[in-house]
Amino acid sequence: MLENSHHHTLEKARAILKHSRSLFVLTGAGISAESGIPTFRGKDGLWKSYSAMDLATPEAFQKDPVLVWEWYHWRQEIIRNARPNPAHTALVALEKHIPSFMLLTQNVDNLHQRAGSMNVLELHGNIFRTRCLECSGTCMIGTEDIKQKVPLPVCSCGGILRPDVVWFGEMIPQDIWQNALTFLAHADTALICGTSGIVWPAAAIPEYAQQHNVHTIELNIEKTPISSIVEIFLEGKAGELLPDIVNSL
Ligand code: BJW
Ligand code: ZN
Repeated sequence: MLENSHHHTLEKARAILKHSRSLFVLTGAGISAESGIPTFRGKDGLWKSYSAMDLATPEAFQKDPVLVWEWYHWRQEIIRNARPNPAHTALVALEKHIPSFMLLTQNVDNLHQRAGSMNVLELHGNIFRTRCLECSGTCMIGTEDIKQKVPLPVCSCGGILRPDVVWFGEMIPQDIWQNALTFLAHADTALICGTSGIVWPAAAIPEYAQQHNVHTIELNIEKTPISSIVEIFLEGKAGELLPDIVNSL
């Protein structure tokens, strides 16, 4: 019975995607979990061992920038050694298959781009980019302009560099957010994948989609606060379900 209803839900998702000419995808940490990158919440999540308020707020960086940089360097290292997984690859195939496609990610890990996704918008920045507290200049790590000085990386202008990510209490990039909403309002379908759906404003995406008569499909290993709003909830691992769905389109 359970198997049957799961199969039925999967078929419904397939049918919707098959008829979609315009697809909006929102991803969260769950899509990179199978690449070995820790998620934030949940049993093995980062927030179980580290305090969000001590590490992911502007106040935390002001108080102890060295501590915050240590944490980010550690995560950069994990991400550098990770590879895109079948979920990332399936989204690349989906982008090629569907005429109009946009991927909004909350992830800072660059894995969608490394997998080959083209139309990616980063809502929370990129862990491999720095921003200067003085001149606001941004720079990808590994390029010449920044000296990775220990203990703190410094800009060529002398200002302290911070990771170019969005911390709690900070504004998300408005141009990216507006672009995403404009696309979403005219999309056929929104696929929401591997996010706990509790961090704003990304958490508002499913409701916004429904207000604009956009089909909503959620994929997660467990139910989230948005599962009750979406049209279809697919329970399972992104790295298993997504390739399965995409291959059958
Ligand atoms: C799988 C899987 C597999 C596992 N397959 N699935 C009170 C009420 C409402 C809002 C607020 C409030 N107080 C404060 C706020 C605003 C705040 C907020 O939302 N807080 C909530 C926690 C309540 N938001 C903000 O501050 C945002 N800015 C903003 O709102 O600006 C306006 C404003 C300004 C000033 C004051 C107030 C408002 C900014 C949010 C920035 C979030 N930043 C982080 C860190 C980024 C940098 C970094 O990476 O270091 O972004 S926090 C962290 O959470 C990270 C993530 O992108 C984000 C979302 O997490 P995500 O992706 O959902 O991951 P998880 O771990 O939570 O979930 C993983 C999911 O995957 C789970 O569901 C698993 O089940 C699933 N999964 N394996 C499929 N294999
Ligand atoms: Zn500078």
